[in-house]
Amino acid sequence: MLEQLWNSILDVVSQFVIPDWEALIALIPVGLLVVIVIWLILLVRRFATAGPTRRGKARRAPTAPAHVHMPGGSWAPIVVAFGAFFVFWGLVVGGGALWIGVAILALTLLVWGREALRDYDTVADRRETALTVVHAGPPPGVHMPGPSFRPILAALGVAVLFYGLVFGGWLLAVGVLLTVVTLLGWLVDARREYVKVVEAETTGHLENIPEPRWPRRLLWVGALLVALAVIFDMGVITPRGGETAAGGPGEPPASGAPEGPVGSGEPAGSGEPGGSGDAPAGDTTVVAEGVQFTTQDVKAPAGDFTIAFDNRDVGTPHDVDILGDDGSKVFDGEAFPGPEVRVYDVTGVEAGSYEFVCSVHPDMTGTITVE
Ligand SMILES: [Cu+2]
Repeated sequence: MLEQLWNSILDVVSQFVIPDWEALIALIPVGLLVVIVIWLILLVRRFATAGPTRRGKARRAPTAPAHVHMPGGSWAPIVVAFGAFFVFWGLVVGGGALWIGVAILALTLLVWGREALRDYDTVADRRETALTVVHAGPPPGVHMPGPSFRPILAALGVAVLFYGLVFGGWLLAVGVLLTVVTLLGWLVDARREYVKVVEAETTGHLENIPEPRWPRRLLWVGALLVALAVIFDMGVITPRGGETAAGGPGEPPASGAPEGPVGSGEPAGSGEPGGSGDAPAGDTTVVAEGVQFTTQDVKAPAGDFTIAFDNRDVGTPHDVDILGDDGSKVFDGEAFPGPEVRVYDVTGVEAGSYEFVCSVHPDMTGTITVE
């Protein structure tokens, strides 16, 4: 009885002393979310309860100078942002979010259009009385920042970035580069404008920064980079996909070599990794289970061959990297979580004995003999 009690106490204690790391790690995002939500609530509370921070001049509602028309405030841009968020969310995750987003966008754009029409009607009614003064530039007392090509460049960069997010590869890198370059340029412009504002404090005259010229060189370089990225991505993707499709079934004669995986009684390289009938086959099979390679000694034909990598660890990513004598990667396999079997295409490996490792768990090692 006492021993039973003691054992149950030990069980409870072991939960804390020897925690289930996998479950704990899975909880980290939830913990982060909780922290962020608490922080947001505290922030909102602080703003809601904050008194007037400055004494003296109070903030005035913005009023347009005489003869300048200012449209009233509108919630539409903010609601449109929410709609766009749902649309993108739906595009990525799928499901109802897409349609909710589309509905929000459509409704908001209708409301926005109505607001614009009402605004136009107000202006049209007063055309004879209010808008009789026509200025060449902005009215006196109104500062208008000069024209800028940055928004267009930013739109182009973000467009490339989104295509990159969808299609991946070099296009993504080019998109990030274009967006960053544009934003940096924008910052430079903003800084120059700020300098002019500071100068205006003394001169009493606010000048615009010099009008920018159309950035032909930047556009040419950007277009060239995008073209190169597309060509590069296509060139890399097409041959690899073709080899996997054609090479798999075409190679079975070469996979007849008997391979005795050490520490595992299962046949490897015979076209039925793990016993699952329709799993993809390779010239040789590497199995990962329990965060170790259960096939630690495998053989493969020299030159080009395929490795069917059978990752049986649910939710744990592994890969197979073949290392040269100097520790450099002769082949770099892509990591993926199990349970899944993927076929790696290995090219141009000379005969010899190599170490292979999992780049996620460097303790996972094995030997591959290429002959
Ligand atoms: Cu691993």
